[in-house]
Amino acid sequence: MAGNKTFTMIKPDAVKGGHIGAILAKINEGGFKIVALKLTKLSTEKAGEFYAVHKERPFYGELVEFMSSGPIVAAILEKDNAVEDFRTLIGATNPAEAAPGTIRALFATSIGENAVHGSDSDENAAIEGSFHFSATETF
Ligand code: 3AN
Repeated sequence: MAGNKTFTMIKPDAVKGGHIGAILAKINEGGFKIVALKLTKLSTEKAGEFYAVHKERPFYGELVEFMSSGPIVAAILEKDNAVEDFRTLIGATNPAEAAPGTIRALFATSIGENAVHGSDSDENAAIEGSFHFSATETF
């Protein structure tokens, strides 16, 4: 059975662009409940750790540099079928291929600076959520 939690980050490009409020509104309109939320900044070390699964990919260095370049918003979201439904709401990794109306179609500028992160499995949602939030910060 699909889990009911996912993890997201509003990435530095979208925070810099002033889109925090608009993206949180899309998240709420999409039927997701925010159960943890913070504005924070990743060190290069923390960003490297978060994206360790992509270590061998050619864009890893660029991704770590970008994700630690400015503040991000981290959040845990709750909804039935959360992981899959949230990936539908954000759209394809490459904003040029993202369906109209999706968060990436609206706010992302490129495949690297693509406005939001969404967990790709229930297992990763749990790992990523606890990477950013303690039990007392999750409701
Ligand atoms: P998604 O975020 O849609 O799950 P992944 O897991 O393939 O996509 O990639 C993780 C992150 O790595 C993306 N959100 C994006 O910021 C970055 N990324 C993916 N592909 C590229 C690429 N070809 N060039 C630069 N950055 C990329």
